[in-house]
Amino acid sequence: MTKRVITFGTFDVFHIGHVNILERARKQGDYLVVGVSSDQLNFAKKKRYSVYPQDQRVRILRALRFVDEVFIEESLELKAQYIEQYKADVLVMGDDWAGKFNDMQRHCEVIYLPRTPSISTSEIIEVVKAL
Ligand code: C2G
Repeated sequence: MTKRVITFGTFDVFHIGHVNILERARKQGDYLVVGVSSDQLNFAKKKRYSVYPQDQRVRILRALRFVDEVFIEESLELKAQYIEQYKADVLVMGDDWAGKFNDMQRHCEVIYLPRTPSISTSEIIEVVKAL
């Protein structure tokens, strides 16, 4: 039977840390679904707008060979619903979210993978600003 994996994120200013988490998420099963934060949800989480608008972030993710399906995540409160809707067997998140989604163990397996050190969208924005 196909093992379906789901993960969530903003994936703004796409970088190698994003590649690493998505490749490893895909290896947890056979099919990877990615929930991409809407522009509005990202603003609510981070108090700044993403550099790339949601439609572009969706298109970048859809272009990756290790991503099978992409949808817009409108609210953090809808995780259980998305897990059911996309029939996920496993939820994968980076370990900056460790423990935060343990409630979802009622719906599927939950795995936190180590983040890639020394890279983030916020740091890239700072580096570019300083050029
Ligand atoms: N990530 C990583 N290594 C980095 C940077 C990010 O492994 N150096 C991972 C994060 O842990 C996350 C994914 O990449 O699993 C996406 O990161 P963000 O775009 O920062 O996602 P975030 O805004 O944390 O959204 O519902 C949960 C949220 O929507 C997660």
